[in-house]
Amino acid sequence: MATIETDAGVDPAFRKAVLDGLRMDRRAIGARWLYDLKGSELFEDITDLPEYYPTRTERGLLDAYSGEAGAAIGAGRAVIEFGSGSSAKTPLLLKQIDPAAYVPIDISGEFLRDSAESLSDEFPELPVFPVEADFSHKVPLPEAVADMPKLGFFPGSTIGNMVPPIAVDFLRTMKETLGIGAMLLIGMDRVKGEEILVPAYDDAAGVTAAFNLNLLTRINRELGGTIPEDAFRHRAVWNDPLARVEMHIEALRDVEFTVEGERFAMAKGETIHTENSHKYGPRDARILLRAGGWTMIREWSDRKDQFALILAEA
Ligand code: AVJ
Repeated sequence: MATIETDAGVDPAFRKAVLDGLRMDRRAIGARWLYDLKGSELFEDITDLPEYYPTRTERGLLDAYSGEAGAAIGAGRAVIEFGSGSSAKTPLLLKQIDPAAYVPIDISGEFLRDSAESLSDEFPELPVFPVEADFSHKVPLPEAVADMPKLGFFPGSTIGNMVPPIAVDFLRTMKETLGIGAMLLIGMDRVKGEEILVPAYDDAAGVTAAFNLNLLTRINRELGGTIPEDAFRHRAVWNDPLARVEMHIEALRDVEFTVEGERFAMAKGETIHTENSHKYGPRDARILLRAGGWTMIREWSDRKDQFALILAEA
């Protein structure tokens, strides 16, 4: 379960991620912990921001090219979506490929049920098998789709959250999960200028800041933390050597607090690193896929080449 809020139900993996992360020299807590219910809602708000180009650009690509993609993919596949969220982009694809089944996988059961329902309304004939799971590990697929050829769908440039070795492991795991003859349709965000990248992760309305700082609220609530939230601010920085945007939570003054009774002190300017969003140029994307066992077949990108939708085969 993604959001258990009672004391008895503290997610031990969350507790470990937070305590281990706060004890490190360079403090860091994995990006998946940003997505409690509130965080998932704030992320949906981010996707509507003027500065946040990825969602609208990818949707534009699906609008314009899912016909072409559908022709290359062919009918009768089970579509397996990793981290389906609200499944907002899925109908654009499903309309074009006459799928045999749809399997949305998401860590948030609540989102999963809502989106599975609205999809069933739109595609009443389509068998939908929602799976509530953390897709970063191998996910056993429902028996009903075992014998169908698969199309993995991984939009949103979520792969950008992973450092490259983890991304490669994940691509391999997806290949195993999807089986022989599998195809993959994946969204990746391109490398581009800082003047576009940084505002996309530090918007004028402060929605991304709220999304990031919500992690402190979650720690205080779920782990009995005493973190003074007003002593921190959101930071987004482009790390050029590592080709990624990083989100950090920065202490505005020297600050002390406890989490689960353990004391922590942070000096002014120190940060907790909360997210990476890796960007890939055209060659970068292909080599990443190759390293993970996939070969690019086709690629679509927008006029400004800000974002790419890539079709690959196992
Ligand atoms: C959901 C990982 C694709 O990295 O762009 C957006 C998350 N974080 N704004 C991204 C995010 C801050 C997003 N992904």
